[in-house]
Amino acid sequence: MSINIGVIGTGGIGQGHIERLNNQTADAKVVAVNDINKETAAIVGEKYGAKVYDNPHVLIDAPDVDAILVASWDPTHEEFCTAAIRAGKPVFCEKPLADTSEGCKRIMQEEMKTGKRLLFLGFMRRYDAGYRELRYAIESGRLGNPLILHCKHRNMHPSGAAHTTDMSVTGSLVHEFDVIRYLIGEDDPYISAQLVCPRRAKYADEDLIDPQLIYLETKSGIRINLETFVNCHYGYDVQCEVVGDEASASLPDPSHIQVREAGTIGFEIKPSWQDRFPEAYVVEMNEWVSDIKSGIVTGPSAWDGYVTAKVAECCIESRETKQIVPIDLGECPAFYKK
Ligand code: ISE
Repeated sequence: MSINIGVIGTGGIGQGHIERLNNQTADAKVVAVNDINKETAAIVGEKYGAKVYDNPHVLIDAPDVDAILVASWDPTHEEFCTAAIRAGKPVFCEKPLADTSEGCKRIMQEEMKTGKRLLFLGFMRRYDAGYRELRYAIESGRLGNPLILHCKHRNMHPSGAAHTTDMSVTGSLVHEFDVIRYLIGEDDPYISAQLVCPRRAKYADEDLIDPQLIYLETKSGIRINLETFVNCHYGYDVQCEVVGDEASASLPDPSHIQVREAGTIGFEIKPSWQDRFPEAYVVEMNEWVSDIKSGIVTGPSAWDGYVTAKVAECCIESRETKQIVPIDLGECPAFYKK
C-alpha cells in the first residue's frame, strides 16, 4: 500500500522532505503540493509530478490525499495541523508545532477529540544514530545517574535576515529541549529555566542577542547548560555531553576522513543541519510512513511540542526579567503518556 502525501510548504525543508518521501522512503508518494509562493509550488509540482493546489485547505480535504506534511512558515503550522486533524488525516508537522504553548494545547485538544493520535512532530534528532547511542549508554546504566548535560548548538549564520533573538530559542534550541527529554526520560520534567547573555559576538547584528546561555533544572536535580550561537561562522556544530556519577559520554561527531596536513590532523565540520543530520531525516520520514501504515503514531507528539514551546517561553521570560523562571508544565494527559 502506497501512501499519497500532500505537502504544504515547498521551501528548503519542504523540498528536502519531498525528495526523501519520493526517493528514500518505502511506500510513499507526494501527490499534491501547495506554497504561498505559487511559483515555487509550480516548479516543485512539475519536478515531482504532483498536483499544485492554490488553496492549502482544498489540498488537505482532497480525497486522493491520505496524509499531510506541514513545512510552511512557522506561524501557519497551527492552522494547517488543526485542519488536517479535523479532516481525520495523519499529519507530519515540522517543528515548531505552534507559535505558543497555548497554540500547542489547542492542537492537543483537537487531536484528543478524535480519540487517536494523528500528529507526528518533526523532532528529527530522535532518529539520529549518535543520539540513539547516547540514550542507550544512559539506559544501560553504565554512566550511573545523569548529573549534568552540556549542550551546544552553533549555527554558522542566523537562519535568515528575519532571524530574531527569540528564534535562537524557539527555532534552534527547541531541538535540545526535546532531545534531552528523549535522552534522560520523560518522567523527569524540567522545573526551572534561566537565560543569561554574554557580550554580543562580533558578527551578530546590533539588534540580535547572540550567543545566549540557558540553565535548565529537572525535577530530580539534573542541571543542563545550553548554548545557542547563531554566528559561530566555522560550521554547524552540535555537541552534547552527559556527565554521570560513573562516567561521561558525548554525542559523536559525524565520521569524516581525517586529513593530516601542515602540522595538524583534522576533519571537516559540515556547514548546515541538512549536511549534519542527513540520515536522521530519512529515518524520520520512513518512521512516519510506517506509522501511517500501521495506524499507530509513535513519533514525537503534540505534547512534546507543547513542552518545548513552554520551556522556550520560560527561557525568554527569564531573559526579559533576569530571573530564574519556574516551569510548570501541568499534567501530561493520559492520551499522550507513552
Ligand atoms: C532550523 O530550523 C533547524 O531545525 C536547525 O536544526 C537549527 O540548527 C536552526 O537554527 C533552525 O533555524
